[in-house]
Amino acid sequence: MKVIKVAASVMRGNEKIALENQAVFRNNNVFVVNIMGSPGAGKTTLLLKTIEALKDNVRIGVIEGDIATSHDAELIHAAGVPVVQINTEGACHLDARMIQLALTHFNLAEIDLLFIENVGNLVCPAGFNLGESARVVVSSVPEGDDKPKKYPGMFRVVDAVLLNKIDLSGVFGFNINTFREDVRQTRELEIFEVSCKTMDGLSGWIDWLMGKRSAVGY
Ligand SMILES: Nc1nc2c(ncn2[C@@H]2O[C@H](COP(=O)(O)OP(=O)(O)OP(=O)(O)O)[C@@H](O)[C@H]2O)c(=O)[nH]1
Ligand SMILES: [Mg+2]
Repeated sequence: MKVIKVAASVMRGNEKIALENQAVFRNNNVFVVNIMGSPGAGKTTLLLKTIEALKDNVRIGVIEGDIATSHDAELIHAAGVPVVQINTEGACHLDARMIQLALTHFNLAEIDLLFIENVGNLVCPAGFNLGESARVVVSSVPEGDDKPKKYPGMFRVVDAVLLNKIDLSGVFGFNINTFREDVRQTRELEIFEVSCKTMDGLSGWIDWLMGKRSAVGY
């Protein structure tokens, strides 16, 4: 497990490096998923459950993005997959250059599926292309059902929404219909209602993920 510390670069130039990353991923047949969402939404927990479900059949790698610490990377490392932790030194998102640097620590020939856990933030990560194949947002019940309405930028750039912690719907009085309607106002998106605690709904997410990967021919 490696930890690299790298400050954010200017946005200009990001798109160029994102295209370079995309070419590297294509050349190595690596399907890359950028997982975004608020702090604590359950991104790492979802990753751990997804790794558990897939790791016997798919070679997985993970890039962890956090402002500080290697806490999430240690959890992923313990799950037995290669992981690189990026510490952004204060920046609220990952950018394409950070991913390019992290890639030098992987043997991409030995990875089929690379997950990038972005910095916990519902705004900034949406603005930075990393060269990924798919983007998802993990939203969670305790955050409230108004998040798609209040943070439309994130819901505009993703390919699917995972609504996590549905085991807590009753406690928080979460209105799933309101949430679904507001997502739909932004874009017609697949929404998976999941609980990483009870495992409800996770098979739908995993089927969707594998379907997307097959669709690009990997
Ligand atoms: N009840 C419940 N708790 C969950 C669920 N998924 C995750 N959690 C808990 O939510 C907390 C935050 O989960 P993480 O996976 O660390 O969240 P994260 O999005 O990776 O957080 P950051 O990396 O800090 O942005 C942990 O205490 C998890 O155990 C769920 O489906 N239900
Ligand atoms: Mg995390």
